[in-house]
Amino acid sequence: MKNFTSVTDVKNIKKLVKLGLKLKQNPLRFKELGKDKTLVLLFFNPSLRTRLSTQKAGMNLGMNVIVMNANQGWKFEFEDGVIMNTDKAEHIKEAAKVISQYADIIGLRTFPTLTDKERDYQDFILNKFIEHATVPMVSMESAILHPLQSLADMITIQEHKTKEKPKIVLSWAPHPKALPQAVSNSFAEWTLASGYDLTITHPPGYELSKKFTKGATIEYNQQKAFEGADFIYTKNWSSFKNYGQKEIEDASWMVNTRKMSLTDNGKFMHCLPVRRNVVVTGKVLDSEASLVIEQANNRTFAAQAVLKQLLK
Ligand code: SN0
Repeated sequence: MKNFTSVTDVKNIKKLVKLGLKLKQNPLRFKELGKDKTLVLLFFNPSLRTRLSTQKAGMNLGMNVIVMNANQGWKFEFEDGVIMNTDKAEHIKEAAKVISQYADIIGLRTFPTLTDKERDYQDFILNKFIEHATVPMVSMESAILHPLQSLADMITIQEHKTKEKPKIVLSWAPHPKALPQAVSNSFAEWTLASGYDLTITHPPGYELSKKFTKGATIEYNQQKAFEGADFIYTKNWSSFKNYGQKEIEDASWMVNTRKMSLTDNGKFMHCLPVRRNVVVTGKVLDSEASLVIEQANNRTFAAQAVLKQLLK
């Protein structure tokens, strides 16, 4: 593995999930591996879980970790051949190479514009970094994917599934803001690549990019989708078609105990942060069926598995 940006960078998903579970049993087992190596984590956007769990993962492997809010340094110019007489002081060509002098691995978080579909779906900023960095890069959520979250989700599903091929439902939820499609795209591509049975349910107009959902069943009737499900993964996303926009906001899409009772004793999942009583009722979140805290816990071991592979 050269970089970690998508499930397509992973040779063997099952093995990586297993490694995550092994590290969870004994997080300090490879404490010598990262000794005197430096992990630099750059954040263009807010983060709680990703920031803390990736830092912890590096520390568990014995690495030195430097965390930087990338928006507090010089403003970066990403375009080639421009005259740099605006407010952007530093070109990505120098910046990525300079950061590579101090880092053995670089992690990057960057949200989409939600206005420029083409630029977002090229994963422009992440790929500019990859182009110019000279060390491995880890996506800590890019414009279109969130692979560390998805790997943690696959670890969580592995721990809780009772069937070889569980029925997994990705259910769109209402939200006061227009949010990225990254978590949902990523969850779909990892679930399908893991060979699970995936149903995606959402109101018309919220179809995700086919690039990530090929092989999934699309069901516009949420209740029908929930029937017999083993896992309900809820997430809001803005429209892909009418890019970055909110279509009809239908509060009736919130997950509640009545809907959960349609499942086959299904577990509830969400990447967090979650808006209580908008996306899902507090009752479901506080119930035995909820895996959200375990998902967050597994973020450390997902990041650790990835860093371990990149350190090799
Ligand atoms: C981000 C997203 O991609 O949807 C990060 C999820 C890991 N979520 C949000 O921005 C939620 C913000 C809010 O106001 O609820």
